[in-house]
Amino acid sequence: MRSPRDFLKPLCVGAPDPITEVPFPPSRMIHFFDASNEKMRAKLPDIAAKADIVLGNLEDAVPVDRKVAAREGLVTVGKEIDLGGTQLWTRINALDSPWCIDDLTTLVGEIGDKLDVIMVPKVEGPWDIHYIDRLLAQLEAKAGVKKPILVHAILETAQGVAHVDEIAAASPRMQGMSFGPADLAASRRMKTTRVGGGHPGYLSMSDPTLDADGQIDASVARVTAQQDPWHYSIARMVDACTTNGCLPFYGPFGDIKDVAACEAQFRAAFLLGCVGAWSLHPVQIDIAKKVFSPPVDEVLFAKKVLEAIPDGKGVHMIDGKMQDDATWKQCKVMVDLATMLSEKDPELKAAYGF
Ligand code: 1VU
Ligand code: MG
Repeated sequence: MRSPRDFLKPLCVGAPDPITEVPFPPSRMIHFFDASNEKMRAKLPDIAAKADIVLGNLEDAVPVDRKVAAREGLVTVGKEIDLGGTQLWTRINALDSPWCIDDLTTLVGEIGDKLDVIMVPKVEGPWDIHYIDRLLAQLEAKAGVKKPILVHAILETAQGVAHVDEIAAASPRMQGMSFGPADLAASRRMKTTRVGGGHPGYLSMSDPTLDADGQIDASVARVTAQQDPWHYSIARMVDACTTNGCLPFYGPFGDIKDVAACEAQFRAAFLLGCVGAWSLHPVQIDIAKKVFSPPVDEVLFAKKVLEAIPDGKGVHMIDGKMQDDATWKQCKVMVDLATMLSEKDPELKAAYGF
């Protein structure tokens, strides 16, 4: 463990100073695109106009024979495409892959001043972040990058979940984490082929009805309710991130056509504390925007509470509901998020009445 006094010193002479606070601009969706695909690159200005973050994916889903093209395509994006205020991220190949080192050296060397965040897949423990942290400092110093590039870990292995708190605390570069249900399911030997969402087999069942002889009456239907297989790990990730001042995100939802289930998964993550989710297809951008912008009625109510209790103290009744110091803070979370999003989104600003 490094001394707290050293934590905010650069890890290489000439590298930019680490940040003390993680920036939190609108981050409702991290939109994945394949930078090796010229057609997708051409659409990027339109996508960027709708998305909060666009991410050039170099890892899974990019075929081996297109790894170099994806990396080079992302360099072209960084150098030639104006994304307005939309953040540019990348997901590099895994640390144990033969492409990772070239991903980092090329991207930091060529577009290090354009990249906001590097997403690192399959992070297993703080040692993975320490490796990236030092290497990025060296590369930033060499390239003369002025602003530190932040690091985002994907929580997608059993080891990663076991070390989630240490990962979140590993470096001042830690911007946040995404929950990766596909790799995580495989790592844990969970028996599902789905990418996120529920499963009809993962449920709880009401007790049986007994007949006069005390035997189970199989003719009486029993109520079942599907449970959320991801609840525990997402909640752990949210706690680890918020404890360490970084931002938790839900990751991918693979059934692109099932927009209702995607919305339900995103909303469960939003309610637990995630700030955004991945969009794999343009249709998921709008779902994320809807879900991760707080509901208008909740914001209006929260504003009412803050206005009615300017000092946030004591006990009050508002619209039949008890309000005190703690509920005031809940309302503040809602209003702060709505205020931040309103700065980018005039429609939301009008709806929230700012
Ligand atoms: O109408 P056009 O042909 O001009 O355009 C298509 C398509 O190219 C475009 N589109 C996209 N544009 C920008 N960004 C995207 N992510 C994106 N996806 C599609 O939209 C138009 C309509 O497309 P479609 O409905 O016909 O869909 P496709 O069959 O073309 O594509 C579906 C997939 C899922 C293959 C595509 O959306 C995609 O590649 N998404 C990203 C996948 C990805 O990054 N996976 C890795 C992260 S998930 C993970 O690691 C663990 C599970
Ligand atoms: Mg993965």
